[in-house]
Amino acid sequence: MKNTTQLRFPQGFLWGGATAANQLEGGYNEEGKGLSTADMLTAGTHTTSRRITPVLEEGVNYPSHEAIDFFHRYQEDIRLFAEMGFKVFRMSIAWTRIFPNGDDVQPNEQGLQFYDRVFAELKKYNIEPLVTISHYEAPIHLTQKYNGWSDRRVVDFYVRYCEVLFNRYKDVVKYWLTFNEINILTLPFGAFMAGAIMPEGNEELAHATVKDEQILYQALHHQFIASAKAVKLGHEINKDFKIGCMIAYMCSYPLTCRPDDILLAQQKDNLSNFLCSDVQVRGAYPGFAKRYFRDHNIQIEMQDDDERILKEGCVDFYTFSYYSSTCVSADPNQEKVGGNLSMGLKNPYLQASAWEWQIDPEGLRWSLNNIYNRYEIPLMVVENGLGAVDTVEEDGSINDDYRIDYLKQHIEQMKEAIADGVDLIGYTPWGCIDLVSAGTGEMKKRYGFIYVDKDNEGNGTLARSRKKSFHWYKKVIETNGEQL
Ligand code: BGP
Repeated sequence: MKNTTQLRFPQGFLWGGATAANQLEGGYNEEGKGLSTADMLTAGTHTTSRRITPVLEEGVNYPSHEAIDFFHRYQEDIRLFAEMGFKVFRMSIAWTRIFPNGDDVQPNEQGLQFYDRVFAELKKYNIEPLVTISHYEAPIHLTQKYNGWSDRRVVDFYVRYCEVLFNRYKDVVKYWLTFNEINILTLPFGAFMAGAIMPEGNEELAHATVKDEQILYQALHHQFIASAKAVKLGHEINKDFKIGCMIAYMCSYPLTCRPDDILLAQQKDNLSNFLCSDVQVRGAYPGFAKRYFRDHNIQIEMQDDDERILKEGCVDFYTFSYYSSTCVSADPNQEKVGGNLSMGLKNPYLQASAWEWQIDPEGLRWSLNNIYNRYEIPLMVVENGLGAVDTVEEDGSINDDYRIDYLKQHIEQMKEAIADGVDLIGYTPWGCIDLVSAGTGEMKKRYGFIYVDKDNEGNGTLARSRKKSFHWYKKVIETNGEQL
């Protein structure tokens, strides 16, 4: 049947790009900033080869401390975002700039002033900030003293941090996300990266899965409570705030039509994706989560008013990252792909990136429909993109057609999803400017429209230049997605 539907983006669609403080800012010890969990990681070719160091060792820890030096170059970078026509810029605030130890009583005024400057700069170009309050980092002191989110006291520290941010920036920031990819805390590597929980007796990030699911789900519960309290508080401080959840959406297909595979794919969707968003969007644990806890002997310690807190702290919109899809099978002998944090099975119909992330634009349309059918609240794709090695030609140009291709195909599928009836309000591709990889801590895995001259060893001038995709994306925004 011929497709006669007009495919277009709504007026006012929020085009932009996404980043995170620890992968971007540098200035790790400037103006009163404390050390964060992210500062204590080494780089590795894969997430599995990274280590957590007990103290910061110059030259051992990846120079993510320097990152791409947004801390000093934010004006130039924001000018480039404005040149592309960004309507929104997703960034995170480094908790350690505001509360260097996490449990300090008074916030660090210099840290707050840095973000005053960043927001003022964005305002100059009418770029709306979208702020992730906690993106894969927490003060390392909270790990050392409380073992991170495993301790309920961290909820209060986080809420105090939110209160300071909400009050300070209530007139300049409207869109907030409480936790980046909250659903990865219980996955491999997530305990330290997202939960600030130290793996017992082992410094390898690969082993940072705290074996005890009891600890992981309890920590996750603390984040749910923290998020819900932040949502409620944010709305009290400014009723116009839009506060969202952020999920690493893991799109998993059944490998075959065998009923066991179908069921497994649904269970994975439920546990890996919907558990967190059901709590954050609907305000209560779903039945399948309670069953999982029962079957695995996990007892979530709840305080008397926790159910009420969750109910009163439902988010206003749903955001997610989408990079790839994988398959699941009830047959244990199927071939795994290395790729994404989720790890899954190879799909014979898909190509993969150099980091083995399977490329699946239609999976984005499927995911958008799947999520929207469940919640019927506004959605935003706040991460998407292709991590690749870029080559700088002799004349300085970077012809990243592969990136344009990837993004174009995903944008086409977003258009389809909008035509399907999905209320999609914005799109911020990941790493709009090259930055440090969260998975590997390296620089060579690049996502940007803007190239940053810095290599894996930390050499380079840090100069910025426009890739071919920069000009392409500018046109996309200018035509509201008509011209791809
Ligand atoms: C997401 C994280 C980001 C980001 C992205 C790409 O999971 O929220 O911080 O880095 O993945 O991953 P990577 O940097 O490992 O390529």
